[in-house]
Order: sequence, then C-alpha cells, then structure tokens
Amino acid sequence: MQVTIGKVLGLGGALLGATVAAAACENKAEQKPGAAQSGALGASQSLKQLMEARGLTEADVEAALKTYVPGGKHDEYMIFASGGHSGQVLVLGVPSMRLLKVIAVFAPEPWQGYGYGGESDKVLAGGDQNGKRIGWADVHHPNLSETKGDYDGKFLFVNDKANGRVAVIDLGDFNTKQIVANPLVGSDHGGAFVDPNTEYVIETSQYPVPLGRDYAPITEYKEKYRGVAMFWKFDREKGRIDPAQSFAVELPPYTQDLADAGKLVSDGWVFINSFNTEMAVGGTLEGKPPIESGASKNDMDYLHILDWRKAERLVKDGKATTIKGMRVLPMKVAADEGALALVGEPKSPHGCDVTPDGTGIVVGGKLDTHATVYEFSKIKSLIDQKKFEGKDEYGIPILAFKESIRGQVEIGLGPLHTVFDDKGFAYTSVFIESVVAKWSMKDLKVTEKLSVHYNIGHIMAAEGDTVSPDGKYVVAMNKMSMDRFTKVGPLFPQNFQLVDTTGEQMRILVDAPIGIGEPHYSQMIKIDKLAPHAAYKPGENPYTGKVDPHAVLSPKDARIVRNGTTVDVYMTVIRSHFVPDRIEVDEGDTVNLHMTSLESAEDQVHGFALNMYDVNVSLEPGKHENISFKADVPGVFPFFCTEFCSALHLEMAGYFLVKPKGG
Ligand code: CUK
Ligand code: CUA
Repeated sequence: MQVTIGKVLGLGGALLGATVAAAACENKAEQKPGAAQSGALGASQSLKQLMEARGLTEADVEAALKTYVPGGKHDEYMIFASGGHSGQVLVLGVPSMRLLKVIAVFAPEPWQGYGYGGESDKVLAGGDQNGKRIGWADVHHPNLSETKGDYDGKFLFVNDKANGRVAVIDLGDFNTKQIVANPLVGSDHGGAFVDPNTEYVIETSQYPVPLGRDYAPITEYKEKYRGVAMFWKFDREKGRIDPAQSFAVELPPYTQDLADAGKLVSDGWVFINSFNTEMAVGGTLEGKPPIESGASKNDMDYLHILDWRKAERLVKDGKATTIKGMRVLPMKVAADEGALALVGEPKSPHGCDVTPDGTGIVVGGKLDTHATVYEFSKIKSLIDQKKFEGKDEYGIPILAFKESIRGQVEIGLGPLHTVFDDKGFAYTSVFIESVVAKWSMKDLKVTEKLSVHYNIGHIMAAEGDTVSPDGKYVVAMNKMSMDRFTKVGPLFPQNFQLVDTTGEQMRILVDAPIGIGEPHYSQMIKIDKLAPHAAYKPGENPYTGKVDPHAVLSPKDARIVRNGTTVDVYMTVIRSHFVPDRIEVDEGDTVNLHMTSLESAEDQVHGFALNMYDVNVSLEPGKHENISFKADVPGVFPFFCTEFCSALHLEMAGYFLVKPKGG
C-alpha cells in the first residue's frame, strides 16, 4: 500500500509546502497550468507542482523524506565499506548515503599524505612482501571490533584478498595503523572477521599454495598445497596485531572461501566454507578443463568447522610447527584432537554467516538454489559423540549433512550472503536473480523478494553482525548498475541501494553510485558508538599515540641541526608559515624533517609538499610528522602548504635548496 504524501508529511506538510513554493517558482515554465487543485496533498499544493515538474511519484518523495539529511544535521549510522581494488575503505552516512571519507589503507592516498615520505610509509611497509612494495590491494571485508559480540566502535579490520594481508584501522582518528602480511599464503578471503571479544582477527586463505609460498610443482597439488586459517592475535591495549602471539591452522587444499566466527553458544568456533573440493588445477593449454568446470563437478563441498579455542590450546602445548616464522597447527593434529571437522554443503557455496543468537550458520548455495542453515548444537553433539560419516582423504572427520542442519531455505538462483534483523528475519542476496530474499528464521520460508539493481553481491544490515542487529536498514551492494545512472564510459559505477525494512514490504530508498570499486562487504554501526577525536594532542605522533620525541611545541624551538652529513630540521607549522622556511643542505645529505602542527582548532589542517622529492604529508591539528630522504638532486625546490588553510595559504611556503657537490 502506498502511503499518501499527506500522511508522510503529517503536520509538517504545510510548512514543507511553503518552503518548496519558492523552489517551485523557478520551474514555472515546466508547470502545467491548472495542476491538481486537490487530492492527497492538502495544503502542499506547491509540492505537488514540484513533483509533477520533476516527474516524482509519492513513493519517490517518501523515500526522499526518509533519506534527506539537511546540512548540519548528522546521519544516524555510519557504513564502513570495502573500497575493493582501490585498497581503501569508504565511509558513508546512513540514511543519506553521503560519502564522508575514504580511509587510506593499502594504497598511497595523496590528500591524507599517506605513503609520501611521512610516518605512514612505515605502515605501508608492513605489507611489503619479500622486500617488495605491493602497490594495491583488493579490500573485501571490513569488520568492526566487538566487545561481547557487539560493535564497540574502536577498531576496524580489513583484508586484502589479492595479497593475503590484514590492516588495522583505529577509529580514534580513522587512520590505518598497521598492515600485516600473511607469511603462509598469497591470497585470503575469509577475513578479516573477529570473534565476539576481538581476541583474534581471523583470516582464512583463498587459493591454496605450498604454505610459506615456496615452490612445489602443480602435480603435487594434493600433497603439498594447503589452505590455512590465520588467527591474528589482537592486542587491544596497543591497538595492534601481535604476530608473535598469532597462529595458523593448516587446512586441506580445498579453496576456502568465506568464514565467520561463532558467537554466544557457538563462541570459540569458526566456520569456513569452501569450493573446489574437487581440487581441480586447470590446464587449459593442455586441453584439460578449466578450474571453473573441474571445481563444479561435485554436488557437495565442505563447510569446515574449527574449534579455535582448542586449536589455541594445542598450539600453546607445543603441537605446532613453524613455517616462515608463524606457528602452524597441522591439520592432522587438529583433526585427531577433535578441533577440526567437515560437513557437506551444496554446491560451490558462498557466504557463511552465523545467526545473531549463534545457534545457526547460514551458507548460500551459489550454484544451488538453497541457503542451508546448519544447527550448531547438532554439529557439536556429533563431534562430541565422534559420530562421523567418514573421513576425507586428509583424515578429517566428516559429519552427516542431514544430521547437521536445521533445514534449507528455497531461495532462488544464486544465493550468496545472508544478514539478519531484530525480528527474526534473514535477508539473503541472490546474485543471478538480482533480488534480496527475505525469509523467516522460524519456518525457513521466503516471505518476500525485492528486485535490486543489479546482480547483488554482498548484503549488509544495520549492526547486522552483532548479537543484537537493529533492523531498519539493509544495504544491497550491487555489482552492476546498467541503466541506473548517467553513463561514464564502459566501466560503470557499482550501486549500493539502501533498503527500508521497517514496513510491511521492503522498499529501496536511495541508489548510491560507488565510484571506486569493486566494493564487497561493509558494516553499519550506530553513530553514537563512535567517538573519533577532532585533533591530536600537541605534538602527537599518530602511529605511537604519544608526543613524538622530535616534536617542536613552540616556534622558539624550531631549528636546523647538522651532524656530519645528516641534517635534522625541527619545524613548526601554523597559519600561515613554516618555521624555518629556508632550508639549505648539500647534495647527498640525509635530511630528516620533523614537523609539528601548532594548530589546535578543529578542521584547521595544513599540508606540506616538497616537489622533486615526492614528499607530501597532511598536518592535522596537533599532529607531528617525521620525514626522511636523501637530498640527491641538487637545485632549488619550493615547499608549500597544500590545504587552503587561510587567506594567506598560498603565501605559506618556503625554499629547500640543495647545493651541488663541489658547488
Ligand atoms: S565476496 Cu564479494 S560478493 Cu569477497 Cu565477500 Cu561475496
Ligand atoms: Cu597552511 Cu595552507
């Protein structure tokens, strides 16, 4: 049933009518004379005229009213969305779907001065592999830190599927503080998920390789190639992953896909789905079937069930081996000790989502039309009784499928991911059908399907991965947009659609084109759980959280200190000058710039750019930066502020002079 505008507007209608009257005047030429004099609009006749002029239906206006957030008013939720191949994280407000920020994570980002000579270079270096800089990433799954299964608003973790890395973002300043590279595998997918108290950040591999990434011929795939579940220990006090306290569990060379941590009753367990349990390795040039057909032969693949607390104990008891510096629990040990089991899952599945109460695990069939709901208590009792149907060729026990499930939901073509609301409903993204399927967790029956545009991948719900989802909103993260927006060349924007789930029927409120892609997952957190600071402590180094030992807290302390061929410049930055503003060094000198912003006012940001040397940093209020480089190019190089900080911003400049050798 359509809500009439009169109802939507309620008492505010007359007021709105008056406000839009002025706007409508500008469109007079387009107005049809004698436009509706009566109807649902009551007092707001000018609104009706405006609607006609713009070709809007009542449903459009209702959606607009539900999502419009006036300037100065704030959104109710915040989305942290994967920025896909950009390697970054997108921050959007809900319901407005306005882009608030792009957090620089795995790739340099000029505006934030991320990766251009300052302290952030050290963070990026954490993701180097074999001493090589990896210049991009494919971010898939942002996950917020949790306390007792609820988002606590403190940290965000994301994985880089392409290069097997995990990053830690501190939501105190929305800055990436750490990148760790998985030493065992080169790609991941089931990550970066957390357990309900964020003891670990979990990252499971995608494409099997010999652990440690050493060479072994592909003909030895079954013997030498492996998957892995990484448990990165998170030190909340330090706000960093501690690799020395982390461990991994070896997995068979099935292509592990998505994973989720148990919660409440299933806390302490991790569930990982997989495809290609056929272990197809391709060989298209030799006339063998490609991986895609080899991997889709069987009707069933395996859901991996891992008791991580037990695995953690086994590692502590010295049952792990060490590969490339990482403790790895062999799968044989894990299986024999009852920490690892498998259960069938149809068919090349995708999505693996634990229900808010922790009792169920939902796996999307992808090539099967069902979503399968596993019952944790059944799985647990089968494992406890050692009641197995058999073992796989690696000796891992297999539970009987029929005895492990609560049931199956007939979803449609291409079910992928599932999220939950506060009323006992689940929402599954259905890729091929391009719909969101809403189903009841009581009777496992689909109650409604909503067409989305188009080819939905992930789906996300407000506080959806917590023990107490909010309901209200679901976001369809669509892979294609086709006709939804103005064409921008052959690479189309991807399309987030905000869906209102409060009514009798789901309704799309707004399309949000995403110009950076390909986004995968996202999470939505209530805004009042976040408490980011608006400035740094005077002289704070964002990467230590402390006043930097090189901080310069007054222009009186600004100085240039030469020590042999090393030149340390202690610099202050405040509207609208640098002290010092002339730096002269000799060709070949090592130059260390230590600069502190003396600003304390909110949003009073400077930048520092030095051309020729690829130096570019952002100096938010209070922030301290250290920059080091070799002055190997003689000449005269202006340095200057890069943020329009004041009327004299362009005057905020200085000179860096490099005297040539023998000059
Ligand atoms: S995956 Cu992208 S649509 Cu990496 Cu979570 Cu399913
Ligand atoms: Cu400082 Cu512009």
